[in-house]
Amino acid sequence: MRALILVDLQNDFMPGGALAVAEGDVVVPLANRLIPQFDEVVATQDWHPAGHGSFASSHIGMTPGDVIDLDGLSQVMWPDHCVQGTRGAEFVDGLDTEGVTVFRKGTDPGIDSYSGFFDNGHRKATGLGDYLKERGVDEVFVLGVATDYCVRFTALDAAELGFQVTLIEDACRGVELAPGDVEGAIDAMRAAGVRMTTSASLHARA
Ligand code: VGL
Ligand code: ZN
Repeated sequence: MRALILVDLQNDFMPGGALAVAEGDVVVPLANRLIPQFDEVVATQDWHPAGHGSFASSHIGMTPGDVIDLDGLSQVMWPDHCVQGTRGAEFVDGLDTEGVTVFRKGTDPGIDSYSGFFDNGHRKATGLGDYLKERGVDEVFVLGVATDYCVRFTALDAAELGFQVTLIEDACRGVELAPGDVEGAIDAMRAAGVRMTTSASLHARA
């Protein structure tokens, strides 16, 4: 049984948003065309409390892009984004979220959560892994933003949990803080056994 995982298709990650991902908006129509092809569709939602520890503004003298130690973990400093209840945290207008089950992450102020399955320290699960296993899912397809952060760690955790994982590569866009980050993320996913496909070949197959 296959599931589709939509990663962080939220306003703040779209062009003009607080943590804009270049061309993040091109993913939305691709997602809408793929959603009806899956019996099970889940979406992750970055959902931070105000003053979250990943925000540069929460630390004296920090600027987005800086890296600090946050409770023992290396943490990139981000602009304030996806604050609970704000417009930036909402799913993008036009994304067909009907029937989609949502898993929120990044809710603990002291630890970030790039993956839709666990926080960055693997301390707490979001419930997504159990949810998929209870439904008999053994194969997941991943798309969304950002390739080099939340998509990457969601795909890696899925592989580690034993799911067969395929990245829909053209339906992902990255932050690319440093040049080559997206390519590095793709390489890391491949090395973990993640397969690569395109939305076009999935349409053709349906
Ligand atoms: C993300 C940085 C901070 C993402 C979320 O969705 O990839 N990146 N929070
Ligand atoms: Zn975040």
